[in-house]
Amino acid sequence: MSLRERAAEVLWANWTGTSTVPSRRLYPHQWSWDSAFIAIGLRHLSPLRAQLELETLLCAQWGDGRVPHIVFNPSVPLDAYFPSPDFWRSTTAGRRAGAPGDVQTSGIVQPPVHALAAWLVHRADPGLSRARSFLARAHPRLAAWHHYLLHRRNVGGAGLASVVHPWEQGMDNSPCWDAALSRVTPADPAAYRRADLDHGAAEDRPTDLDYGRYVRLAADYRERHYADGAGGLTGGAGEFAVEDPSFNALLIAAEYALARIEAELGLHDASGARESRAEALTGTLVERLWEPADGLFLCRDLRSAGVDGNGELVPERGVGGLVPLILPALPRRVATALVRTACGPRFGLGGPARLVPSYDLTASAFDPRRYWRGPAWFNTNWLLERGLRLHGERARADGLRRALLDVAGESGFAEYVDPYTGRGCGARGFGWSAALTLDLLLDDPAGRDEEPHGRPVDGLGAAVTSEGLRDD
Ligand code: 9WN
Repeated sequence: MSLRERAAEVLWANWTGTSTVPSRRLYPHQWSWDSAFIAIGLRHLSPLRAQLELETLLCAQWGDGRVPHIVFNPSVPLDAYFPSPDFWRSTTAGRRAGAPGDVQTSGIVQPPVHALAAWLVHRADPGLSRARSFLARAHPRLAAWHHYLLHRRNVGGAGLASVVHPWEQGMDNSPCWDAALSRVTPADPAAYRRADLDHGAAEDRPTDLDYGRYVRLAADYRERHYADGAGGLTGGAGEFAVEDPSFNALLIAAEYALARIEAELGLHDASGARESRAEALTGTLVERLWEPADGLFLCRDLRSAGVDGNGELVPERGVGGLVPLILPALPRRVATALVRTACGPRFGLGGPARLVPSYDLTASAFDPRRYWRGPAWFNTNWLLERGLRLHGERARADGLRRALLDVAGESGFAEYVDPYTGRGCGARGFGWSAALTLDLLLDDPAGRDEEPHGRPVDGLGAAVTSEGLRDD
């Protein structure tokens, strides 16, 4: 079976009818940024399913604009995943913030990759997209989502969005959070049961101490009815508030995509204003988080002392610090330094590492197997591949693309891999690993974003027509 067919098989197997699970056993619900990456791959197989994927997620949006990080499948038993709906209690604890009453969700968010995904999904089959008013229906929700992040989450007051839980940034146990998390009192371990250890090796997963802190932060947020205290460090936000370079770079990239969506919808003034804002926000990102001495963006821990009440930069080098390479308005010197850092000893691109690790190879906290403390992930490497290409690093982008495809096939679309050997860790048949493989196989890098590239795959389950899915 070809790599393309194997990747498609994973996506068909993980499809639930309205969305795609990251992994059948470990993550049996819909995750926010997973769905965005999955839609980006799914558009090559079934543009309709890719639209549905994003629509299902956006239907679970809260009244305040937040898009929840998990949308729970009511037919999955409560003990299949922790924290389950009875922990988050979105329909009651989230009522004031406008949580929907007809679906159970978590109360935190994940990186806003959705407008980028929506734009790429549209481009895969503009005819189908227009016939279903896909962008016209998605646009108000995407705009409200970005508004929530840019205003309600502007905890530091400088314009960047803050994450209030490590799960929000998506790189859950990255050493970048260690100092900020050390100030959080862990929840009582007797009060909950980790379901992840039923499916994953303990040494590949976050520790019990990490979990105690994740649970404490989420429970505190829930007790505050998921209220956000934006506009100053003394606002109502909780013990953890971090400005993260990857989260904000993805938000800025999504702002550019939303500007293109607005132009497509004929909203030219809004589109122009949004694009200018995205450029200005790139400047703010550089001002607030760029560390020239490291050639990397760092996180700003808003709850650390700091000399000027602005929190401190965290001296930990995670792959999130390279992700701003996806931004077109990055100053040349910054882009050049980022490429140098990616290819240097800390990240090993084109050298000792097959794929770019999630964390500094030379640091003492580096662990090649433990989740976001070293292993390489397909989504971050896919983003870097795009970033390299965007900034004219074609040979390096080609090399990374080749390595991604090789490792994806060898590892059975693992959730994450040892960055040196490519040996798989965590779940197999992982949604975004398969989806982004398809994207790298089927998207023409030369014409990225400009031309539709969607090509339905025949004979692999669902074939799609403009009227809808034939086999569902
Ligand atoms: C918590 C689903 C998600 C990804 C995250 C990844 C992991 C969840 C967990 O799985 O997080 O959200 O239970 O560990 O860290 O990036 O979205 O694939």
